[in-house]
Amino acid sequence: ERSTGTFDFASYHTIEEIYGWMEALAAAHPGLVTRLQIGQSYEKRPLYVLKFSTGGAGRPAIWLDTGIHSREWITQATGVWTANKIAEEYGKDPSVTAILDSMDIFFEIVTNPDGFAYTHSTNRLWRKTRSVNAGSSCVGVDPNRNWDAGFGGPGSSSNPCSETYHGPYAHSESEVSAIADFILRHGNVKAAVSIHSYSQMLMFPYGYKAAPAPDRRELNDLAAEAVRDLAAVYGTEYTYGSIIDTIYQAAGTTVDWAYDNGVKFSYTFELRDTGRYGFLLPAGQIVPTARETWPALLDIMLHALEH
Ligand code: ING
Ligand code: ZN
Repeated sequence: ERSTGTFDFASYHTIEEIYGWMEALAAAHPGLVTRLQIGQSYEKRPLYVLKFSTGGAGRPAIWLDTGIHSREWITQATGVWTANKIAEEYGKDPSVTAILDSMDIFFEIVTNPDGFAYTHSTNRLWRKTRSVNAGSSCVGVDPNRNWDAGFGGPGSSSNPCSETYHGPYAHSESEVSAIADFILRHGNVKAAVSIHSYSQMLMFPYGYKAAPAPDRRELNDLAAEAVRDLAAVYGTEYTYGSIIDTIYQAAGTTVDWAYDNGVKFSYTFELRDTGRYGFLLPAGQIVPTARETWPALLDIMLHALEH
């Protein structure tokens, strides 16, 4: 996909198509978009991040990821639409322009590339990484239980055959350690948004413990605003709150790690739907899902800009 002009945002795509599109997006927006490689997957695929930046050095940043669970195809598809929207709206939409005049955005769209390739080739419902587990015939670690935030605690499994297997040690998965190293090395990440599906929820720390986050009032108020603005587009209703109160206890997740490592505005979305189609959301819902999620993402990014 050399040109971005012919890419179909209303269809699901392979990793080759998405990686090619990322390259084309950077080529189409020189001086705004670059495609960085932050590491490689267990099966040696590149871990690509789109960087949106208008210059400066060490600017405060926003981290976005989609697809850490490979079967959640609406998330990578929403990631592609959203990345395109950011690139297209700079210099047009006042909010996007204000954000990128002061901050950088880093966006990892295919956060679990081995799993994503496997969902296309072999098992559409694969969730985990594809790393081999010593002493087990079961493959893969849950990359949303592998982070060093309450690692190994309740809501994660020590069984390599479980869908929530936490792995042998925190950050054992290169797909996780690449992000952790990137965020720590960057040192000025203000917001981190990790996008999953499905259940229509917007959540913030904590998931590994019942203790309220020190910033829980501000995080809750911002979540309320974001889900209100999301619902205003098509009426799609989201619930919101801390992870443990809203969905269930879960140890070792991305946003708990980000929050405990200085990223104040750490959120996780569960996109459409509430279970009718689940992970097999029809392609006709890609653009509506992305369109309604956009104002909620803008609320979080603008809040990070202003606070
Ligand atoms: N659900 C998430 C899971 O990993 C979640 C819910 C997200 C929990 C973020 C904690 C943090 O269990 C899906 N569908 O992946
Ligand atoms: Zn998920």
